[in-house]
This record gives sequence, C-alpha cells and structure tokens, in this order.
Amino acid sequence: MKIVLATSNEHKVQEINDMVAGSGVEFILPPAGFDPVEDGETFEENSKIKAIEAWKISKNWTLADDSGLCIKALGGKPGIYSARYAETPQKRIERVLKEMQGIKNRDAEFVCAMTLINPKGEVEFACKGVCKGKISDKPAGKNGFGYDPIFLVEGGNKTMAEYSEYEKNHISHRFHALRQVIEYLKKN
Ligand code: ITT
Repeated sequence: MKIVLATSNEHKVQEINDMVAGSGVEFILPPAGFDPVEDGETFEENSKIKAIEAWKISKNWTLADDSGLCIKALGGKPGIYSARYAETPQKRIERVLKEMQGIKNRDAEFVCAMTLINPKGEVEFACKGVCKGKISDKPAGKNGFGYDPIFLVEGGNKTMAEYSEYEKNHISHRFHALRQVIEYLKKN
C-alpha cells in the first residue's frame, strides 16, 4: 500500500519509511505543486491542513506529520514555529541556546501530530506522539535533523543526534505517532 506523505522534508520520508520497512506500507512524496499554508494554531490543525492539501493533488491515501520542539521555560516555543524560528537549522539551534542561557529548567518535548486522510478526502485517523527530554548546553551529534543536536533524550545522556538512526526510529515522537497509525491501518 502506497501512502502520500504530505511533506517537503525528505528526511521525514526517509525516517518514516525506515520505521515501516517490511510492513507492506510505503510512503511517497506528494506530486509537484504541494505548497500548503501552515496557518493553524496547533500541530493538529497544521497536520490536517497539510494532509488535505496533499490529498487535493493526489486523491490518494495521505498522511501528514506536523512536528516540532516545545520548551517548557519558553512557554512551549518554538512549538508550531519550529521550522521558521530562524533562517537555517544552525541558526534555529543558536537562537534556542541563546534564549535558554542561564535557565535551569531545561525540560522540553518533541511533538508529532499525524492526520490520515482516505481517498474520499475524509479524516480517517488522527493521533499524537511525544518524546520527552531536555535542552543541552551545546550541540552534539551528527545524525537526524533539525533540533536533534540539542535535545537530550529522557533516560539517557545523549542528544538525539548522537543516537543512531535505527535507535531514533524506536524512541522518537514520530515513531510514537506512526505506531498508532500503523495499528489503526492493520485493524481496519
Ligand atoms: P513539512 O512541513 O514539509 O513536513 P518541516 O520540516 O517544515 O517539513 P514541520 O512543519 O513539521 O516540518 O516542522 C518541523 C520542524 O520541527 C522541523 O523543521 C525541525 O526543525 C523540527 N523537528 C521536527 N521533527 C524533528 C526531529 O525528529 N528532530 C529534530 N527536529 C525536528
């Protein structure tokens, strides 16, 4: 079964396909022209916007992932603005570390909201996955993408970027959300 993944982030497609390897499900990028306006106020709303926009051009099963980093001491920021917090991934990391300078409470979580749309264009299933951790003092690690180098995963003393791709794919917010989607698809 092929499912369109409503994203332009190829790293997400790779991570998600690695997670479902061997399950008979394959995620593919949307056709050209996918350019959603992510103007929702929550991860859930943006995930639905992306899924519907991709469905409009593919008319096929579509899954959207809207994700981001929420930092407690910053009132949940960067949150839904994670991808737009500064111009480049490096600058986004620098901004977060600057805003967290001198702050003791470094609790944070990665959040991923997923929306599955059926070929009729209806929301078939929606869910959320979370991965808890803390913001480190400095970046470490080369794997993954985005804020992975400054996210210390709960229960370990490594950043997400220091975990192997295989390990990340068993602990991440995306994994926790995708597991629910796959369970739903298997039952139905
Ligand atoms: P699409 O909207 O096209 O899917 P995107 O990368 O802009 O791609 P989001 O709007 O969901 O995706 O924004 C997510 C941002 O949050 C992303 O750019 C990263 O900065 C961050 N993020 C999400 N998942 C992450 C992960 O697993 N590791 C590190 N950072 C992540």
